[in-house]
Amino acid sequence: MFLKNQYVERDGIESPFFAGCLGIFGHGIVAGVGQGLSQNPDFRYYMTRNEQSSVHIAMAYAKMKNRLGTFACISSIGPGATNMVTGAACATINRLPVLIIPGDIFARRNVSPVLQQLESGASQDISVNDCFKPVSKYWDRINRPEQLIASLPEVMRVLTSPSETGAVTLSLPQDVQAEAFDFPDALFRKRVWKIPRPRPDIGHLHEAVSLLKASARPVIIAGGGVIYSGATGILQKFVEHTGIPVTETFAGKGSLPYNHPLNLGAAGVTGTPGANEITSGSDLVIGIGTRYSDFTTASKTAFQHPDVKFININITDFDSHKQGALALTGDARVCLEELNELVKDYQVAAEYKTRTTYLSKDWDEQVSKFYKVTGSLPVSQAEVVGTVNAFTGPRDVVLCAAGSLPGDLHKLWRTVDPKGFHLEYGYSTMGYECAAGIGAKMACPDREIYVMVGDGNYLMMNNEIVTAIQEGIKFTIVLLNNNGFASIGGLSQSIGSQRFGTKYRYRDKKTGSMTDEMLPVDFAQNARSLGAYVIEAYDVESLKAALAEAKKQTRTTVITIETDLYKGVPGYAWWEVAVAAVSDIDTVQKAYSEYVEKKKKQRYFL
Ligand SMILES: Cc1ncc(C[n+]2csc(CCOP(=O)(O)OP(=O)(O)O)c2C)c(N)n1
Ligand SMILES: [Mg+2]
Repeated sequence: MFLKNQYVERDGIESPFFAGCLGIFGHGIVAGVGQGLSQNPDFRYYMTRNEQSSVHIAMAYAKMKNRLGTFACISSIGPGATNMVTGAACATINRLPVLIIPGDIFARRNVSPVLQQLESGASQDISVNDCFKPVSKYWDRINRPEQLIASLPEVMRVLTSPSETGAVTLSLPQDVQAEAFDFPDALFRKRVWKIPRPRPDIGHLHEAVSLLKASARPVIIAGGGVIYSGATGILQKFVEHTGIPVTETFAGKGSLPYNHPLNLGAAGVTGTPGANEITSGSDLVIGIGTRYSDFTTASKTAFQHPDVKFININITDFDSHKQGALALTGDARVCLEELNELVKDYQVAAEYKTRTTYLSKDWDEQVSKFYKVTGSLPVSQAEVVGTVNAFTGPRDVVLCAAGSLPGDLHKLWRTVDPKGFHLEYGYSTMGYECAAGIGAKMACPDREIYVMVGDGNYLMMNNEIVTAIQEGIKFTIVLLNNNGFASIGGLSQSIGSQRFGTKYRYRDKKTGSMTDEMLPVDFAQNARSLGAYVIEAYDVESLKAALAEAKKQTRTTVITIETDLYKGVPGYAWWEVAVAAVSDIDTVQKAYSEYVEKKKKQRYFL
């Protein structure tokens, strides 16, 4: 009742905040919350197959809605609850709102220990739900019904706050859920949460103008905040008149169309050569809506100008102060609008702009080369990415989370629309993809969603295909099978560990080691058994035909294709993964000395 009356409003547009409830019932939630949901069919309940993927569905929905909507995710007590901990961490790290409602053990205690109760000899005020504390932006346990009167407004404040948002956990003990209380009517009235667009400090803004005017080689890092705030239009205006080049993080990709001459594309570890060259020599980095993860900063090696300074535009004070920056704490759109007005007479040198446009165009030519079909089998991952990219329309969405695909997509995907590139690369959770396809499609029914997933990710969590079939939600999954982990395998090789433990192979019973014989996993049969429409492709031509056929389908479709484990796209920047200082393996010793060299480029920004 309370949840369905919560609305948000931004820029005069009002919408309900919750799209319904996702979950799996158990004894810890079926009587109390379950009863409430069954009595309110207009607050729709969706049964999922794993509580973690409920959270992924909610996150993907929230991401596509620019954080202006989400779901409540419910679970029973115990394992159902802890299944959501990974999802909660994922939501919080990605700064996406999700309401987590796990059932909890009896508050009354007289029947403890109850089924699935974690007992502690040190405190009776502990349950497994305490695991949500570090991964939640707000956490509460309701031991008496009237505590909800104080708690629910806090829940909504945090969920709808652009700076505070993330997972919010409200633990509901089994017995308390079923109790009666005479709540004030006002608690259930329609409430509209107004999403503010805070302006930056005027003094800081003028300081930013002075820094910019003194800069010869500024560069912008566009993060997810640009898209969430709807700042892509003003960003384009701002760079077109100043000539400042733009690089994009995973969450920020799509801030400018890929073919804008000032868009250098992907930033950081999985960045383009152009983005890395310009960022490395930049004397002023303007981070907009970015968290500066190690993938963006190339583990603090991306910025090599001796006097580099930072200006950060960010709604979250915590982020705007990163890298020792001049903090413009505020909404990206209004900050850029105000900055734009104050730098009307500023432009970068023509030579700098020429270099940017050259690098931008040059990278696009490189992309065409990676996309070029060679005819050799199995196909390369880049050929698959290129084929899917060429097939999709400008408003279609590519969705991915972990493996070697995120890096390739970051570098290669030609994004046109700000919502066309959906990467969960804050937590890089294997298994996000198939579930997230549901959330993305629910948020944007008028867009085609293309989930691209590796075999490892698919095997970790493919069960929400059943939920997609149940709900009649259609999206397309392109499953790239390279029989193991190209990503972690490649990483293992680069740190000298020779791809140990990264291939799906049989064990040799005699030697105890892994053989070269591949496991007989039939992905097509697997997907078919869950109810998906399945098409098996093996080369680029059959993939094209499969994509055309998939588009015509009304139910979720899985296209399987085998890809080459070893044919990857090169990297153009360094990522710190600590290499063992002592090892008997000579390849590790060699990797360690290279590692020590690379670390010398790391810098502090104070
Ligand atoms: C839950 C989880 N466990 C482990 C990892 C570490 N990890 C990142 S990518 C990856 C392998 C992914 O395999 P696959 O989907 O086949 O993609 P590929 O590397 O072959 O491109 C692993 C194990 C992770 N990101 N998430
Ligand atoms: Mg794989």
